[in-house]
Amino acid sequence: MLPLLRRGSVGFDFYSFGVQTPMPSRISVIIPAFNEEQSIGLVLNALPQDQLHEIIVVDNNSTDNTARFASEKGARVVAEKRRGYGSACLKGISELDNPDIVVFLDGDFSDYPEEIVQLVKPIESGEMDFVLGSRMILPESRLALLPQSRYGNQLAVFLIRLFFRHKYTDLGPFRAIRYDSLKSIAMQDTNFGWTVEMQIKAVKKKLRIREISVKYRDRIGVSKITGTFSGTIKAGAKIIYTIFKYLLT
Ligand SMILES: Nc1nc2c(ncn2[C@@H]2O[C@H](COP(=O)(O)OP(=O)(O)OP(=O)(O)O)[C@@H](O)[C@H]2O)c(=O)[nH]1
Ligand SMILES: [Mg+2]
Repeated sequence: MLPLLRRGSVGFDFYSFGVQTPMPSRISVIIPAFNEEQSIGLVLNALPQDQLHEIIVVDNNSTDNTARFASEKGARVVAEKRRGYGSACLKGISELDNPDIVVFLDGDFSDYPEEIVQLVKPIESGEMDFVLGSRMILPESRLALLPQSRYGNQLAVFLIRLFFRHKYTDLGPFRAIRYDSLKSIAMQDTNFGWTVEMQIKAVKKKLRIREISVKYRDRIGVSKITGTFSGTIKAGAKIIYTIFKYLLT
């Protein structure tokens, strides 16, 4: 397996008698962020920036210092006027600079950004196309999920298993996908159906999929989706709708 390599550190390998070692992967990270000034710097500090091709923070008209702090901590900040998690991710995709692997990560510091190393490994080694970080495997991570997230995700993965014959354990936001595969699934959802759309399309396209266990902790700052009553209802309804939509198309 190839390690996550320092960019530009590999080229002609003298000691292996002229055998060319593989070039390091170009890894791009997309972070949707809306009013995450308390956490965005921590997320960016925890990423191994010297090993990444680019980090794009997509800001949806935040009214706080999210954009400024993200740019000070080394990200490229792009603005998206349309609200919604999926809109922000789509904007990030449109801004990519021809990477090999694309990683999606939230801006609230619930995930452990340093685990990107484990997340991209199966793709770098050529074994997988899509790697999903599951928060349901480690007990302490599972308990850090809000109950509505935990039970909602369990229902969603049960339906995916029933209808699409693939066993996921989570709809976690921290995920890595080969860029060619990402293009092939032509993502569309502009809000809460984003994660489930990607997972269903990955199955339908017969991508090579692996889940790995990731750590998870309580978010910093104010919840925008599952921590609110209306966000939970809207996200839950959209996720179920999306599952049935792709069952019928
Ligand atoms: N750009 C953009 N980002 C958003 C939008 N809504 C949420 N986000 C970001 O998407 C990520 C996930 O939102 P959260 O509020 O953490 O939602 P959640 O993880 O379901 O809920 P918690 O468990 O409370 O964290 C965070 O980085 C948010 O800043 C949006 O409309 N636009
Ligand atoms: Mg969150």
